[in-house]
Amino acid sequence: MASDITFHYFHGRGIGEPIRLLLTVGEIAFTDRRYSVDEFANMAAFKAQLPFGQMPALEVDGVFLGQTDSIARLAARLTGLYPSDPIEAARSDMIVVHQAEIQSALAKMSFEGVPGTPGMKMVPQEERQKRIAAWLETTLPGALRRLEKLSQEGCMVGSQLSWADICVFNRLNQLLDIDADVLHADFPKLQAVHDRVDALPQVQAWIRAHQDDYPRFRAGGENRSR
Ligand SMILES: N[C@@H](CCC(=O)N[C@@H](CS)C(=O)NCC(=O)O)C(=O)O
Repeated sequence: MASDITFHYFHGRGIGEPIRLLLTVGEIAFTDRRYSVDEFANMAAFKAQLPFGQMPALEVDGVFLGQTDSIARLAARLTGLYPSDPIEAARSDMIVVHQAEIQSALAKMSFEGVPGTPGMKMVPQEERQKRIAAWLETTLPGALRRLEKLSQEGCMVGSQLSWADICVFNRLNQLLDIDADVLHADFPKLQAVHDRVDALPQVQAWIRAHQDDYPRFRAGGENRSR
C-alpha cells in the first residue's frame, strides 16, 4: 500500500473532486494540495513532472500520475471501491465515462479555452444560462434516464458501493447545484444513490470541512439532497 499520497489540483471541485471523495471515503490519508490558476501557470518545473503537464495529478510515493479517469480508477482500487468482477468492473467503467461526458458537455457550454489556464474565459452569463437551460430540457433527461435504467437499488453496479456511486454522486451534486429539481420523481434510483453516498459519515465530514466547494450544502444542510 502506498504510504505518501498527494493530490494536486486547482481550488474547487472541478474534475478532481471524485478523486478526493474516493480517497476520503476509503479513509486513505492524502495531502490535498490546491493551486490557483496563476500559481500553476508559473510552476514550469512542477508542470514538467506531470505526465501530461496538466492536473489533476496524483503523486504516489514520488511517482506522478495523470488523467482523471486513470487516477480515479487507481483511487478506487486502493480503497476497495473498484469491482473485482470483470463485468461489474466494465459496467462501473462505462458509468464513470458516461457521467464524465455530462461534465464535459457542461464545461463546453461554460468555458472558452482550457479550464485552469490564464487565457480561459467564461462564456458570458446570459449565453451560458441559455445554452444550459436548453441542454437541461433536451439532452440531460435522456442521459439521466440511461443511468437510472442501469442503477440497482441504492448503488450503480452490483450490490456494493463502488467508485461509480461516488462519481455519480459528484455529478448529481453538480447538476443539483444548477437545478435543484433535476432528479424530480423520474429518477428515484439515482436519488437513492445520491442519498446513500451523501449519508456516508466520511462524505458528510468532507462536505462540512469544504463548504466553499458545496454552496448548496451550506446553512445547516437543509437543502442537502433535493
Ligand atoms: N484529460 C485530462 C484533462 C486535464 C485538464 O484539462 N486539466 C486542466 C484543469 S481541469 C488543466 O490542468 N489546465 C491547466 C493547463 O492545461 O495548463 C484529464 O482528464 O485529467
